[in-house]
Amino acid sequence: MKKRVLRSVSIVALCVVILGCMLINAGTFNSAELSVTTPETEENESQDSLITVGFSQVGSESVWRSANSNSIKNALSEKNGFLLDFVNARQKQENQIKAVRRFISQQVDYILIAPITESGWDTILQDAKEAGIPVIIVDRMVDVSDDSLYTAFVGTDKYEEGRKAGAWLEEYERENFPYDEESEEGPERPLNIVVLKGTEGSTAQSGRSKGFEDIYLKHRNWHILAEIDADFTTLKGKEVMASLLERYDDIDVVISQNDDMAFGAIEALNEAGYTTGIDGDVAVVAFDGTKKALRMVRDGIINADVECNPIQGEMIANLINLIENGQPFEKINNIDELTFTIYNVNAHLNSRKY
Ligand code: GZL
Repeated sequence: MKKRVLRSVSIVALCVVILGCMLINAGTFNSAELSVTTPETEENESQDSLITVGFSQVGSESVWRSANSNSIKNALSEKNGFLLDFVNARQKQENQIKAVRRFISQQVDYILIAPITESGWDTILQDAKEAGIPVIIVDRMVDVSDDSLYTAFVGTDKYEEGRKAGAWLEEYERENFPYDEESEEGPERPLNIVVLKGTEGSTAQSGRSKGFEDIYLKHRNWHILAEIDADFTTLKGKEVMASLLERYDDIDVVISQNDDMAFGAIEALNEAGYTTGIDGDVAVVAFDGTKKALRMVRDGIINADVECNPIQGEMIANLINLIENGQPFEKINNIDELTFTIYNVNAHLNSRKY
């Protein structure tokens, strides 16, 4: 705020100097000479009234990420009073830190960071704090020694998303492998699980893993055969699933920590002769809730999809306006989410924004 005031004062001072020079030159002046605003200064003044925001985005690795970027670009638009400097870090933290350093030197009004991974942020956030620039963490969280290093967080609760996947699997087991005292295999049939993890060290990976694990540990007949990083992409999801199918022929469930990896995993399973989903050989649980995945839920190819809502732009814009106006705001702002299955997907599919 104060930086924009200083900029406006300097523009006015410049106009006064120009006017003074004109007066001295002309001796007399008419109203036309008084109007020192030109299209350029009008443009500058209107630009100066905008809230400048530097945003370092993870990358463009998934459908979810593209929807998240579009939502933020649409909300932080000039017509909404913002001047957004959007930088795609292409999955590299060093690119994020470089971008944030530039934002600081340019003295933007706010810095947004969607951190690729949780660690390694203390120093650059300390620099932003010393520069007096509020930092809003978006989507994934940072792991810092002092949470005053960021002003607020807007995103989703990944731990809760992981627990939702575990809760769905408990329901699935009850429906498909009922507890049977008389069963030859013993009362609880083993449930063999593989986990395709997202980017190692990201909140989306660590939160979903921990949330699922806290349910998993309650079931001694559930066995995680392997948990492998497939970096949230379809290509890696297919590669990792194909390698797992070379090692295991008794996989019952795939937990894929985003839709894009699930798409690849399903391709690999089908190419190896396995069906997926309802009445399939292998049950598939995914995360994000993209339109493409929800169509596969509707078609019985994916059993359950835990929503992770990327449409965060409006919440971020509202938060910045609260801060600008000196109004109270929440430090942690999570967006509500659902779990989609064949039972509820049709009610939501047509209204999906991504
Ligand atoms: C989740 C987000 C994850 C998505 C992936 O909040 O960080 O990153 O689940 C995306 O699709 O790549």
